[in-house]
Amino acid sequence: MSKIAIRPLGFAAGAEVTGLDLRQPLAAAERGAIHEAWLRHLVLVFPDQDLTPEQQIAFAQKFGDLDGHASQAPSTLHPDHQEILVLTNKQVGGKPSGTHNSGRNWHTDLSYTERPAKGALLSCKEKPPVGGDTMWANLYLAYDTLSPAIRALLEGLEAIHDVTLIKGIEQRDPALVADMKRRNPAVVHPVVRVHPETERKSLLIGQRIRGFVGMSDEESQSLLSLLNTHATSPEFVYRHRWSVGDLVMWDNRCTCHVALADFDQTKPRVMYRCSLEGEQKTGRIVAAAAAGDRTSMLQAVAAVS
Ligand SMILES: O=C(O)CCC(=O)C(=O)O
Ligand SMILES: [Fe+2]
Repeated sequence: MSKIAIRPLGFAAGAEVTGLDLRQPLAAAERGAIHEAWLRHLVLVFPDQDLTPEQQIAFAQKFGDLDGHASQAPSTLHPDHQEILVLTNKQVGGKPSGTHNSGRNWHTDLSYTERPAKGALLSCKEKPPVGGDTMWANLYLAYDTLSPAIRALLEGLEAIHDVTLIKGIEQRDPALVADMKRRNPAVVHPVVRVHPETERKSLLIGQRIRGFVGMSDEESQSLLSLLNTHATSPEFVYRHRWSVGDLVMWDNRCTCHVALADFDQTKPRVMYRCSLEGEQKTGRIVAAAAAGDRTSMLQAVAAVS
C-alpha cells in the first residue's frame, strides 16, 4: 500500500491527501483512510491527479452510487459519460455552455431535488491564470454555534428549495432553463438535517431557498439572511485555489459551497464533476406549478403541510 499523507488545510474544513495515484486501483485500507478523512475534514484535495473520465468515475464509485444527472440538461453532461457534469465557460455547439456560470451562489448540490447529493468529486481540467476559486462552508459548525433559542426555532422547520434561484440562470439559454425547471419542481427539505454516517446535525441552508413553510415572505427573508450570513462566516469556510490536476471531493451532507466569478471570463475554466447519489430522499415535491411562481408554490406547500 502506498503511503497516504493527510494534511489539514483549514480549521473548518479541507485537507490535502497525497501519496496516492488515483489512476491505480484503490486498496481497501486506502479507501478506508480516505473515507475517514472525508468525514473529518469534509473537503479533500488530491493534487496532481491527471484522471481520464473513466478513472474519475471508477474512483468516485468507491464512495457511493453515482448520480445519473437526470436533474440536469443533457447538453451539460459529458457526451460519453452521463455521470460527468461538464462545468465549462467555453462555448458548446457555438453557444455559451449551460454551465458557464454554475455554482455562483451558496448551495448544497442538488438541494432542488428530492435527493440532494451525498457528495461530489470535481476535477480541474483547465483554469484561468488567477482566480476561479471555490469556497466550502462547514454546516456542522454553523449549526453548533447557533444559540439554543434559534436551534429550537429551526427544529421541524422546512425550507422550499427552488432551481430558479440559481444565480445567473437567466443568462442561460431559455430552452435549457425551461428544461431545468421541468425536471426540478420546487421541493421542501428540513432545515436541520442529521448526517447519516456521523449522526451530527447540520443546516441545509443556502441561497436557493424561496422561503420557509408557514412563514410570511418577510419572516422568511430575515431568517434566511440571518442563517446564510452565519453559515458562511469566514471562520467556517475553506477557500480552494485550484491547480490543474486537482481532484476535490466534498461531503455534501454537511457543507455548502460557492464557485467564485473572480477571474477573467475570457480565459477557459473547465471542471468535471461526478455527483454521489444521496442515500436518502429527504425532500418532497411541493409545486406541480412552474418553479419560480411564488403564489402557486406557496399554495402547493399549504396543501401538503
Ligand atoms: O466550478 C466550481 O468550482 C464548483 C461548481 C459547483 O457548484 C459544483 O461543481 O457543484
Ligand atoms: Fe455545486
